Amino acid sequence: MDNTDKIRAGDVRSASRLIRDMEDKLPHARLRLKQLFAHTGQSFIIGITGAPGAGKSTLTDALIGAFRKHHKTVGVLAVDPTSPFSGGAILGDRVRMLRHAEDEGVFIRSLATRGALGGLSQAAGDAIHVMEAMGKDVIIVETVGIGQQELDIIHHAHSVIVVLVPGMGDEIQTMKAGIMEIADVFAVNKADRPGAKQLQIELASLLSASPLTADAWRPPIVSIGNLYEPVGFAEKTTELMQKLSDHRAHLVVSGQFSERMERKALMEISDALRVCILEPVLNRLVESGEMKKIIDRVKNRETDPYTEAEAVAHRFLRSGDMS
Ligand SMILES: Nc1nc2c(ncn2[C@@H]2O[C@H](COP(=O)(O)OP(=O)(O)OP(=O)(O)O)[C@@H](O)[C@H]2O)c(=O)[nH]1
Ligand SMILES: [Mg+2]
Repeated sequence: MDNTDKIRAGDVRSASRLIRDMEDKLPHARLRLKQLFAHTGQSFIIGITGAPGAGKSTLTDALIGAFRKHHKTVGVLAVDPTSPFSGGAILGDRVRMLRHAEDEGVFIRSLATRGALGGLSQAAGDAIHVMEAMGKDVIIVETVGIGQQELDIIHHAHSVIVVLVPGMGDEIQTMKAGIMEIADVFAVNKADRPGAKQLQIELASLLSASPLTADAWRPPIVSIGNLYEPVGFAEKTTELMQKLSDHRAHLVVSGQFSERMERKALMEISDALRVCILEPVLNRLVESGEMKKIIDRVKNRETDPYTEAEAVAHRFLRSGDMS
């Protein structure tokens, strides 16, 4: 059995090694991904996002349990764009989900910002592909909902849960600025805190105010209750799982599933182009010392970034030499 077969058979060690090699940008990793791609596209990918500390990992852990009860295999990718290291906050996630560590049907990995240059979305996409090739029925991608990078990552998902907690003041205001649009299901978390009911009411009124066509998906709000009342929490998590599956069915029936898959393919192609066009050009300019000269010229206003970029693009595209 070669490594591709092993990954397809769900072998955890081979999959982990490949994800690590991808992070280290080892050349053979890309080759392996090419081989695996044909075996992706069957998993249901769920994004979970929200403010730092909103309870995303806790909820992910509960969702793993709910899906496992339904005999679904689960992959989890925790992306932490704010941490420069693997580990850190993510270590907390691992610990939180430790009860699933022994379960062969669950595969949990984390990614940090290593590699920068907008590569995080691609790194996440690649890790998701590995989990898809492993045959996971469901893949949950957790990321903090703050900036553009995180929103890009969430576009790898078919359905997106936005987790909200009471007592965050302008949370709803912030949401209007972007997160609102990406939510397919809202989860109101930490209901043991004051303001949970209020948050739910405000959210519901905000949603009903937004104009939607009759057959459009109206994101449901699930009040998750709270962690410290385990029975209710588990029931609500099951409800959340049900809403996700309703959403998926809606996507398929309405034809939006295919649209989302197109958007995902476009994003994957753009990410890949960035890696094989932009990165080598930038590296080349830096290594040859030319970047430093361009920076100085732009800084001194002898030229402008647009003209410089055009000149570089012209030169590289004409030569066709990106390696
Ligand atoms: N009071 C209360 N605390 C909760 C609840 N659910 C989770 N927490 C706590 O909130 C803290 C953060 O939970 P996490 O699940 O790590 O939140 P997160 O959104 O994954 O956090 P980051 O990944 O660091 O952004 C932990 O200390 C949890 O124990 C809840 O229902 N009520
Ligand atoms: Mg977390």
